[in-house]
Amino acid sequence: MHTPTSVITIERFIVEQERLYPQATGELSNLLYDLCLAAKIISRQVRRAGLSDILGMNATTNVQGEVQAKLDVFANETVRNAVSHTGRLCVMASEEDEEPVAVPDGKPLGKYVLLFDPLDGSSNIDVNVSIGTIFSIHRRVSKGKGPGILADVLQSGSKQIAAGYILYGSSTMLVYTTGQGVHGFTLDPTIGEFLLSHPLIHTPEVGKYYSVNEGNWAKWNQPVQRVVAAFKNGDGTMKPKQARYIGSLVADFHRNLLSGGVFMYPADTKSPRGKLRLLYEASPMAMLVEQAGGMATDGNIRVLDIVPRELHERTPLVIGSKTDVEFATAVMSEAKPGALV
Ligand code: AFP
Repeated sequence: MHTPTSVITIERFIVEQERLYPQATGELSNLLYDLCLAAKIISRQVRRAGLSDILGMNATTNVQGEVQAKLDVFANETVRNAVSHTGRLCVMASEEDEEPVAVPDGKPLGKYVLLFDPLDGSSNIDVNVSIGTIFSIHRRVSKGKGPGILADVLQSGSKQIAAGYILYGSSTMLVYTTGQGVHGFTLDPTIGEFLLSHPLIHTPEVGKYYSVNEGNWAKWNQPVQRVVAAFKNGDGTMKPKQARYIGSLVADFHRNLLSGGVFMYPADTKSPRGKLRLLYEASPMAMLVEQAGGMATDGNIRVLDIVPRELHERTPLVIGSKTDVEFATAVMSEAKPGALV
C-alpha cells in the first residue's frame, strides 16, 4: 500500500527498470531523466501561457530583458538544451526543424538518437486546450564514433528502444515505454517530481470512443466512410461508439489509451498521404499502443514496419483498441492505394 511517503518517483522507477538489464550502462536512464527535466520546464511555461498577455510577456523582450519565444519554439529549445550536451546522443531530429539537428560542436557524442515533436497540437495553445510533447529514441546504426547521419534518424518504428509523451492537460503526465509495458507518471508541481500513477497501462480490447475529424468526411474514400459510419452507428457485432475528438493527438491518444478507443487520421483528397508525421507522431504512439495491448496501422500495414524515406514523411494512422483497429484496417485495405473519391 502507498502512503504519502512511499510514493514511487520516476527516477526510482527508471532505476528499477534498468536493473532488469544487467548489461545496461545507465545512459538510456539518464536520457530519460534529461527528458523529464525538459518536461517540467515546458510544463511550467505552458501553465503560464494564458498569463503572458496580462503580464506583458508576449513582447519581444520581457521585464528582465530576456527575449520571449513562442511556446513551440521555447519547447523545441528546451528539449534540445536538456539533451544536447550530455554525451548520450549522436544526432536529433525535431518536428520543428527541416534537417537533422547535430550535437553542438565540442560536446561529446553518444550512442542514441532522439526524435521529438516539442509541442504537438500547438494550434490549441491559444484556446487553452491540452497539448503535448512526443519523443522517440533509437540506437545509432551508423558506424564509427562521429556525428550521427540521416540513416540514424530514418529507422523504422520497430527499432525504437523507447517512446513516450508528456501531456500538458488538467495535470501534467509523462507516459513512456522502454519495451517493458507502458507506465504513466503524474507531475506533482509542489515537489517537482513525476510520481508513478498509472503502472502497466493496458488498453481495452474494444474501444468505447472513436476519434476522427469528421469535418473531412467528404474528402474520404468510401472504405474510410464505411469504417467511420460503422463506429458511429454500429455494424454486426460492433456496438455504436461515442465520438471524442480534441484535435491534439497526445490528448486524444491518452484518453483512448486509458478508456479504450480508436483514433484515425486517414488519407484524404487534401492530404493524400495522411497528415500526421511518421517519425514524430505515428511511430512513437504505435510503440506505446502495442506495448499496451493495442494496435496501429496506416490502414493497410503495421505502422512500426514502415521504413521512412524522409524525415518529415506523413502517414495515415489508425491507432487504439485492437479489435477496432483490426476492423478498420480490414475494410480500408480493400481500398486500392490512392483510390480517393
Ligand atoms: P497542430 O500542431 O498544427 O495543432 O496539429 C496537431 C496534429 O498534428 C495532431 O496533434 C492532431 O491529432 C491533428 O494534427 C489534428 O488535425 P486536424 O486539425 O486536421 O483535425
